[in-house]
Amino acid sequence: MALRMRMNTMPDSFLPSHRIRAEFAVSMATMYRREVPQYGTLVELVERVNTESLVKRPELAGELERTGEIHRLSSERHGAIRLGTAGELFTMRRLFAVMDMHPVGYYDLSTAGIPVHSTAFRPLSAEALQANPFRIFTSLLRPELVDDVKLRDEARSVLAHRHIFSDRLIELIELFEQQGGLDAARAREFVDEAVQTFRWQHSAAVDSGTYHRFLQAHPVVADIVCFRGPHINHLTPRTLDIDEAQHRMPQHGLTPKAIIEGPPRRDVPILLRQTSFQALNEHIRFPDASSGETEGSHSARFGEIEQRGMALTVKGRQLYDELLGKVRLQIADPVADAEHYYRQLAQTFSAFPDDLNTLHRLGLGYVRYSPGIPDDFPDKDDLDAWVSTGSIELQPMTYEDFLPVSAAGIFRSNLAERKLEALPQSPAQQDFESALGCAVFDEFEYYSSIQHQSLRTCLQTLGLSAERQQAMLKHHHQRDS
Ligand code: OOG
Ligand code: NI
Repeated sequence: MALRMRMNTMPDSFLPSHRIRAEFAVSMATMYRREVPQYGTLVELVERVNTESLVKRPELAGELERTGEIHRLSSERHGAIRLGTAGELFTMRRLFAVMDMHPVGYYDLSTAGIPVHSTAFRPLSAEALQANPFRIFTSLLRPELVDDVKLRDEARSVLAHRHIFSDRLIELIELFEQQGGLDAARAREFVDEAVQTFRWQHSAAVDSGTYHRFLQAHPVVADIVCFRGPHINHLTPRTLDIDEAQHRMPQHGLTPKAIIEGPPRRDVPILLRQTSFQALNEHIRFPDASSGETEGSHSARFGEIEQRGMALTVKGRQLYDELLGKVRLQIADPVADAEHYYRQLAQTFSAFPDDLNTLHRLGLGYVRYSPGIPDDFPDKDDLDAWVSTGSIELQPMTYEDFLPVSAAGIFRSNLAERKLEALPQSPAQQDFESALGCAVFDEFEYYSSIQHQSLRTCLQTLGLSAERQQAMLKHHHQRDS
């Protein structure tokens, strides 16, 4: 009791984590908009397309209203950073924890020829996502995948000498860890210091010759090793119609990448579709022993948009991976002929059911349940009967994570069209987790527990007897596993 009282009184003086996260997200966007004006253009385009979509498709507006997502849509963003060392990843986890953002998922990008592995820091619970869903896709360099041993060692030694976090930021993280929160003034200070970590740096950490050697080895290696900090490389707004937004990009002076990554356009959107505009070529300076400074340029920062659909179960995800794999086998270079690629994609994905009830019945996608028609209850415990009579309604659960093949496509489209050779497949989740200092969360566990909880609440709201609720939950559980 005493403990509970203490815990109840403490948080009053702290700014809730979701507020710190929201301020951080706004502050990052303000910085990025100032530094990359095209990002502002993209956000305006997406806002226009979203408003039009909601007017054109009242059923979509209704669905977003029911799930509450309408309220997070205009502020929903993800960003991406790339880190150089295990120590940086370890501290980054602690930094994001202040904002209740935690590592979900492990993405091995080596198969796509990119010498990094990644996770996404994001809020975990449905409530936290609803309050503010800001996410950061975070990659860690794997120097061991750089062929040239000398260059590999040089990368390690350059990285060993940099400090990407300010002393004050570390103090504030420690304070948060000791107290379990930050008051408003300290939270603001934390946000300012954290945002500084991700700013663009006009001068490189190495001379021009060194930069070019790293660039030659791999553009991502140069981007990570040659700078003093992990600049944010994009911020992504969420669109309700990615085909339309992609189509309109050129009218606004933005050159989109050749194809939209992910599943095809569907009646029930699944997972995640993404597209981006090409990275800018930005002016930078290199320190130079003889002449003081030399001028140069670097490409890293770009813009991206995404459309989020239904989260898939393990079974659904297997089907997705299988179908996408088939398409990629048929078409080695999707970028060469986008129309052909889209046709093939649509045709192959006709094997993926495209109505909500079937997706639910076959256990392919996650849903939220809500009470429907109150007085026409079937006598069977089988959920499908309840769904087909309208006694229980389904809403697709939104996918909150990322897709490795898509991420690789986004990475690649921004590497100055360099052809990359696939690296030997070498997932190293344990190495990643030991750098991180904890295991990554499993996305499927998270979706499945939210689905379960929503069924529980729904059955309670329908006013079913305890026995009936138990029977239906059991029935559902059997099918789910
Ligand atoms: C990250 C690319 C991946 C996404 O949305 O899949 C990504 C990067 O380029 O650092 O952001
Ligand atoms: Ni992204």
